[in-house]
Amino acid sequence: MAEAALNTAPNVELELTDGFHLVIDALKLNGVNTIYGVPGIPITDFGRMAQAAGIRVLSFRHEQNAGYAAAIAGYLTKKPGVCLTVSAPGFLNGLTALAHATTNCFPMILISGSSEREIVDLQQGDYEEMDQLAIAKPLCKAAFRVLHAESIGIALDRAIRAAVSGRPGGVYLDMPANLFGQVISAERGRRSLVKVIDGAPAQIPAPDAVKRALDVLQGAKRPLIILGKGAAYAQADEAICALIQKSGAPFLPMSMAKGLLPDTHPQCAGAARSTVLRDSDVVMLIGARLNWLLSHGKGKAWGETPKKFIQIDIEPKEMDSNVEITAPVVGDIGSAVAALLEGMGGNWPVPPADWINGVNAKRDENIAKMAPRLMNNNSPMDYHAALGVLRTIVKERPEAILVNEGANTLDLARGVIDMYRPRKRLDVGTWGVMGIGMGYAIGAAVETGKPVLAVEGDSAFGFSGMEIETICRYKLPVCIVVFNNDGIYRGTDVNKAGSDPATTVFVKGARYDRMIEAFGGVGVNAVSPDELRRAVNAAMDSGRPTLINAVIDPAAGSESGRIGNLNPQSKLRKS
Ligand code: OXT
Ligand code: ADP
Ligand code: MG
Repeated sequence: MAEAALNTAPNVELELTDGFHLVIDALKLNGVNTIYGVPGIPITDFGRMAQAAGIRVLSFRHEQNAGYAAAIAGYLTKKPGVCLTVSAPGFLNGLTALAHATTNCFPMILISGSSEREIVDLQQGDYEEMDQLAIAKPLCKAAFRVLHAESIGIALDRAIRAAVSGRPGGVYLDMPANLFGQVISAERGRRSLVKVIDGAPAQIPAPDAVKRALDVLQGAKRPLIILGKGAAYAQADEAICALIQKSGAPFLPMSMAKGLLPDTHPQCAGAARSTVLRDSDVVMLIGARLNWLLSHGKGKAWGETPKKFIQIDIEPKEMDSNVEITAPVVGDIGSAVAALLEGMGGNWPVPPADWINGVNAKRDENIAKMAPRLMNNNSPMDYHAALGVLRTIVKERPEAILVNEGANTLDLARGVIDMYRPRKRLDVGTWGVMGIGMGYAIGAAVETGKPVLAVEGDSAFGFSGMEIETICRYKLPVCIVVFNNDGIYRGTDVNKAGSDPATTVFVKGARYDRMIEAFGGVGVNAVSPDELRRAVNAAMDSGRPTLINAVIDPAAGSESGRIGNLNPQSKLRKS
C-alpha cells in the first residue's frame, strides 16, 4: 500500500482509515447523530458502518420520504438533517425533498453515492450513471463533489455551513463510489476533519434599520404583525412573544408559525385573517415572505388602505420582492427582535382601541360561527365534526406534534385546530406539496421523542403511505388519521365520457386502517366523532403506531380546498 511506503518509522504499525470512516467521523464530530435514507450500491456498507459507530440510521421505503424526514429534522433542530441515497434513481427520489428544503428555508444535506467520474464524464454507461452534481445545483443552496478521502472533512464543514448560515436551505454532497474505499493514514484522516465553529453566526441588524422600523411601527394606527415559519425556525420564542405583547398589535401566524404564541392568545388574529390583511396600515413581517400565501402583499386581499411594510429577514434579497418594504430589517430574527425590543423601551404606546376592538369583534364572530359546526355528530362525518374532535385532543395534548396535508383536510384543520406551542404544526409549506406526511411524522418523532398526530387527506396519505411499515418497524409513537372521503377534494366526481373512474376519485369505502395491520400496527375504522375520539386517545396514550380510517362524507369537501381560486378555470371565469 502506498501509505505504508510513506511510513518511515520502524516497527510502528500504520493505522489506516478510509472514506467510509472519514464520513462517519466527520458527521459525528459535527453532532450529526441521525441519518435518514435508503441503502444500496454504493452506500450499503456505509449505512452499516454508521450504525455500528453509533449513528442512528433510519432506513425508509422511498428516498423522498427519507428526504422529507431530513428536511423537517433540520427545521426542528436548526442542524442540517442528513439524507443518504444511492446513485441516479435514488438521488433523484431524494432531490424533490432537497428542493423542498431549499424552498422552505430548512437546512438539509443530501449525501448521495454516485458513479465514477471517469465513466460518467465520457458517458460510457456506468451502473446508474448520471451527472448528479449538475442536476442538483439549481435546486439547492450549494452542491459539492468530494473526490479525495482527505477532502471529506472540509466538504462536510462547507456543506453544514452552507445549509445553516444565512437563509437556511438544502445542500448536495456528491460522493462517487471510489471515495468510500480510498485508504489513507488514520493520522492524516484525523487532521483532515473540521469541526464547524459558529456555523450560523448572529447577524445583527444595523441600528438605523431598527430605528426606522420602530418609527414606522410607532406611527401605525392599525398595526399587524405576521409571523412566518422563519420566526418559528429561529427559536427566539421568548423574545418574539415579548415583542408582540409589548407592541399590543394583533398578530397573524402563518400556518407553521401557529403556536409560537397560542392561537388562543388575546392578540391572535388568525380567526380575523381577511380583516387584518385588508384594514391594517402597518404590517411587520417576521420570518414570512410576501409570496402567494400572502397574495404577494397586494391586490384585493390587502384592501384599499395604503400599507407600510416592515420586514425582518436574514436574506437581504427578500426585501422588495413583491412590494416596497418601507423598513427592511436584515438580520437574524433573534438579534433583530432583541434590538427592536430594546429600542421600544419601557413605555410603548398601545394601538388605538377602535382597531383592537374591531379585530377582536371579527375574530370572536368567526369563532362563534364555527363553534356549533365542530360539535355535530354526523355519520359519516363532515370535516368539522372530525376536526372538532382532534382540536380538543390537541388542546389536551399540546406537546404532541401535528403533521397535516391534503386540500380540505389541510385547510380546515389549519383553521379549526388551535396550536399552543412553537414548532408543533408541520405541513405542506411553501409549495403546498403532497407527500410530506409520513416522512415528517417519522422525522418529528425521531428528533423530538414526542407523540405525532398526522392528519392526512386520503390522497395526501397515498404519496408516502408505504412508510407505515417504517413507522411500525421503528415502533414510533405516530397516530395517523386518514380523512377518507374517497378521493381528491371529493369522492363524488363522475366521468361522463366513459367507464373509467373520474380522475379525482378512489376506490369507494377503502379501508386504510387494514394496511397498518399488515405490519403489526393498530388499525381502526371510525365512522363517528365518538369512535374517532376514542381511537385517537387510545393511540396517543399507548404510543403504538396506529392508523385510523376516518370516514368522511364524500360530498363534504370543495375543489382544491381554500385555494380553488388558483385553478385556471376559476381564473378564466373571473376574467
Ligand atoms: O377572515 P376570514 O373571514 O377570511 O376567515 C378566515 C379566517 O379568519 C377563519 N379562521 C377561523 N374562524 C374561526 N375559528 C378559527 N379558529 C379560525 N381560524 C381561521 O377561517 C378563514 C380561513 O382562514 P385561513 O385558512 O387562515 O385563510 P385562507 O384565506 O385560506 O388563507 C389563505 C392561504 C393561502 C394562506 C391558505 O389557504 C393556505 O395556507 N393554503 C395552503 C393551501 C395549500 O397549500 N394546499 C395544498 C395544495 S392543494 C393541491 O395542489 C393538491 N394536490 C395536487 C398535488 C400537490 N399539491 N402536490 C403534489 C406533489 N402532487 C399533486 C393534490 C393531489 S391537494 C391534493 C390532494 C387533496 O386530496 P386529499 O384527499 O388529500 O384531501 P381532501 O381535500 O381532504 O380530499
Ligand atoms: P411562511 O411560509 O410561514 O410565511 P416563509 O417560508 O415564506 O414563511 O418565510 C420564511 C422566511 O424566514 C424566509 O424569508 C427566510 O429567509 C427567513 N428566515 C429563516 N430563518 C431565519 C432567521 N433565523 N432569521 C431571520 N430570517 C429567517
Ligand atoms: Mg380526500
